Amino acid sequence: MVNWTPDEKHYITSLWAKVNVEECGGEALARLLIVYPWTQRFFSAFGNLSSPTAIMGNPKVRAHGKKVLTSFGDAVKNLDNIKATYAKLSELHCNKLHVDPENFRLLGDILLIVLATRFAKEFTPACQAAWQKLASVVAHALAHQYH
Ligand code: HEG
Repeated sequence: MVNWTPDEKHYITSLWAKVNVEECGGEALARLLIVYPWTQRFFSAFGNLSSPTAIMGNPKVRAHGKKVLTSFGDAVKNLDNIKATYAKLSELHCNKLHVDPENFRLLGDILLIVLATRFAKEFTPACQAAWQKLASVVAHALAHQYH
């Protein structure tokens, strides 16, 4: 089990309270698709992904980014139980969606960039470290059911 210090919990929950899941989630997923274009293969049903502008303005990308970041919020609310929280979702991404777990790490890194940019004042080194740990724990939990 992962141990969180009271400070880490504070940095995670206080920043999360300011996060708009649609804006930040939409931006993070769009940037994933732009920076790592091979990730587009999972979203062939999302319509026009032909340029950065198209991806940034694609409502399906935004809606799915919101869904993903909302789900990321389940980790924030269950910090002491992240593995169990994502057991079902890990199975889905593995057995049904066949998403390479490396992509969870890539999305986590991009999410940190989005948060650091939008919340520059709050994003101190201690806050950064707490969020980096969270992104890593989430990626690990989502990869847990892979075999
Ligand atoms: Mg995944 C569906 C969460 C990363 C590709 N993702 C979903 C769903 C959730 C979710 C909650 C909906 C599940 C359902 O319908 O029951 N995803 C989630 C999290 C993270 C993540 C929390 C990482 C933090 N997902 C991720 C990555 C990719 C991916 C990196 C691919 C690069 N997810 C993916 C696809 C679907 C979902 C292809 C199905 C989309 C659809 O067709 O509706």
